[in-house]
Amino acid sequence: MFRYFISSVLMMLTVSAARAQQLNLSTQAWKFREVGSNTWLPATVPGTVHTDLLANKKIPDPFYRNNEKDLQWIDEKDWEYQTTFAVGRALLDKDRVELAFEGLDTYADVFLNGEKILQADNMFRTWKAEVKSKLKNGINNLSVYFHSPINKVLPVYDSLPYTIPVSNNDQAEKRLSIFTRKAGYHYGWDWGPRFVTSGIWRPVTLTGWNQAAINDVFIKQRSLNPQQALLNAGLEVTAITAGIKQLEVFAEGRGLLLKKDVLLYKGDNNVNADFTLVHPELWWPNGMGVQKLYQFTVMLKDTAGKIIAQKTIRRGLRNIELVQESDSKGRSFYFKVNGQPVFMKGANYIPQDNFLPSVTRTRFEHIINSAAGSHMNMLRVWGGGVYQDDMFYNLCDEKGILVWQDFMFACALFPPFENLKQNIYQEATENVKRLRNHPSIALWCGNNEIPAFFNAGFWGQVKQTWKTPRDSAALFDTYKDIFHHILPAAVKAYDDGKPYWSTTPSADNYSMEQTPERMTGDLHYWGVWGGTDPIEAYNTNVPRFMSEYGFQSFPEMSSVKQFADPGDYAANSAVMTGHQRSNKGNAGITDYMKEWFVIPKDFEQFLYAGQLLQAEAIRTAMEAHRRARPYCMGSLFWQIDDCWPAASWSSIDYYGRWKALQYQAKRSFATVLLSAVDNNGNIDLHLVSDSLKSVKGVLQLQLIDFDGHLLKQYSQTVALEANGSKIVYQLAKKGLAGTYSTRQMVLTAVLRDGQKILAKNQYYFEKPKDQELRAADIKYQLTQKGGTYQLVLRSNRLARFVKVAVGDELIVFSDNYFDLLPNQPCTITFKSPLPADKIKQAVKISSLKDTMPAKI
Ligand code: BMA
Repeated sequence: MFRYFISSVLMMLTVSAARAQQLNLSTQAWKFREVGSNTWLPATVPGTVHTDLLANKKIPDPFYRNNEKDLQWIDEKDWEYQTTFAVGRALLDKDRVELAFEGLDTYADVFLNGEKILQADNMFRTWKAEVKSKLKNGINNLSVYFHSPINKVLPVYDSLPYTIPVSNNDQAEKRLSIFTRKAGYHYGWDWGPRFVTSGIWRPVTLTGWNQAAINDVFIKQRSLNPQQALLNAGLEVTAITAGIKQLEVFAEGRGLLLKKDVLLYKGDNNVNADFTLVHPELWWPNGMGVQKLYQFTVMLKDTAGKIIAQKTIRRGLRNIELVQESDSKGRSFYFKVNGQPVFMKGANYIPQDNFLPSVTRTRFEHIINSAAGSHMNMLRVWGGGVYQDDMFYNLCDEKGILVWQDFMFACALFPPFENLKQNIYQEATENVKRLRNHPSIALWCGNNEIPAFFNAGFWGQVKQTWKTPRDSAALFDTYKDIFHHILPAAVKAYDDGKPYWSTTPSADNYSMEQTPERMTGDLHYWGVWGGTDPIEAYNTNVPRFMSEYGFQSFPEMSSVKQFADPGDYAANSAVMTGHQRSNKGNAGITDYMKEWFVIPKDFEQFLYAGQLLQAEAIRTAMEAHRRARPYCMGSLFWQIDDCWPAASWSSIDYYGRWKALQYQAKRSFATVLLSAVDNNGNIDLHLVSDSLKSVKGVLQLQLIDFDGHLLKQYSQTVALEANGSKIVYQLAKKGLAGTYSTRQMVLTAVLRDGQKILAKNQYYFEKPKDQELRAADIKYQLTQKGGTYQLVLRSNRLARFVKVAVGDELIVFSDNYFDLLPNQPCTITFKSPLPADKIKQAVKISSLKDTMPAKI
């Protein structure tokens, strides 16, 4: 025991003597000021100018009411950040000392003790400088000068003889976003405000090391099967002197897997070595198995066996392919993971805040846990935001959420500047390298909707604004350079064979044409909401992979209260329309609402009905896509989250409240789904399963009226193979109702395996506005166990879209906005730190009937 203790202490000492020394400069005291002003104010790093001004009470809350309008001056100023930090001999005596900014937003000059050491111009890159000779023993001064991202590029815009097409998401008159490698949505989007930020938006560190540093480790998968994983450790190493070193690779729980002598040259080296991990445990997407993650530690030792550098990374082992094979209907577009076809269920993800450093781990967790808890297995990181924080991908790895990763380009063409292309190549390689070890990364995609945009008439229009064909060719060629050459080259060079898709949506890789194709590739279908197609059109517009479709709603009343005043509580008030950025606006909601619901006059009820409408629309689509497997193999709705409190297509609002849609997604994305649809006078009941095992059970169909009287019933044993979809029951509609009114009838379907309910769903014959709902008497019982509450609800009649609320508390319930069938108890659970008596006082149960005029 004692000997063990001594040897582990010795081990720790060796490691720490060898370990690089790091100073976290983000946690130092920082200050900032507007350039030209004499007043320095305390600042937070990582952070932004806007959030620092807010913390110092120099500006009001940017998201509150229409404050956004008065805060546009901030991006036209230059800002300066400064800190001092102490450095001692221990660091100064290292062979090298490197200063690293993981993110500078965006045009920044960095000065160390008055000397300029860096000039940054891309918020997506890491900026590093060797600073050993510039550091002083004692107090050092670090300052960052941010140029206004607007004024910096205005002269470039003005000097161009033509205007480059940029979508009107960029809310300024002069659309400057494309001149700067910065998140597109900062300039405004159809769900977000315009706040063109500046700041040190990711951590800053100072690292000293001796002899050699491992700058990057890639554990590449050469081949993988249940017997063994053939892996390759790829290291980027900087060495002070040439010499033989020993490379060792360990895997947590597996011990030493590789030991090999390597020759390092003085300067930068690429070191590669193959090794094997026997009987690897595989990483699976959510719902298909475990998310095994291996921690690999890579070490370089000197000839005496002393560690001189080490790095640990985590990765899961899994095979992934994008299968595009010709078939009788066109060409497939689906992902195979570990040899199994996977139907991708999920949503598009936008940055969770306009002020990126405000997104804490808890906020990332909330979205990713919500996705995983709703049976999702894919999120698309959309191209108008940012390559997300490591934290985001770590959580996706842990929860089995695959990531469709766009490069950061959306809805615009880009200037034909050579230095911009070089900057983009650098950005692409850095981000591919940063993210390639994550098993969650499934695909790299060049851009969001650029060809789709210019083929939708936009192109023709803007062509006329360019003075010469040469200019237009230059822009077109720049598109091809970036998306057909630069980005795929970075993926090919630095990742391990993950697919690259040049643009979404696209019928064909590397195609510039965007035809409304349904037979190949992926599709963004916006005929519903964007166009005038009825919601039912989702049933027929089914592509091979639906990477976008969406429907708007407002956040619920509890959230509206957080950004608006009572005087604003009307959909068309100045404040609510200020938080509605879609050009269709509220008319998009009301036009569809009148087809499905009686439009409530009361604002709070209007918000509620709007959420139901969104959930019904997206339910139609989610279920249609899943019924169509294996023809269709993906359903990612637009969008899971918000960057500020607003009307948008989101299923979870800015504050984290689940909208009715998120609960519906949880139901519609369940592994086993029963889904009924009208088909030429029949009701077709489909059984869909994403399970890797076959499904078997007893299906029971009941036709009941809204008071619970049983009119007809059918029962039969059904079976479905793994990963399948088929019609398990067909009912002719004609004559089914007999003399009963379809306005008061519902068909319920339940699939049971013994006592266990495998799936259930309802089919209504009429839209909610045409249903004769009567006031229901909903009773409930609340019980508590630990921090978990259980609510058992029961109703004498059908209550549609029952909403449970506990005051304005932010609570995620196990289910909400659900139909309560007559005399069938329904149990929901939730967690809350509030005591039971407080919960009891604040519980509010309502249903659709409460919003409808009292006809009956
Ligand atoms: C899509 C996206 C976004 C947009 C959304 C809603 O096509 O790619 O650009 O915000 O539609 O209009």
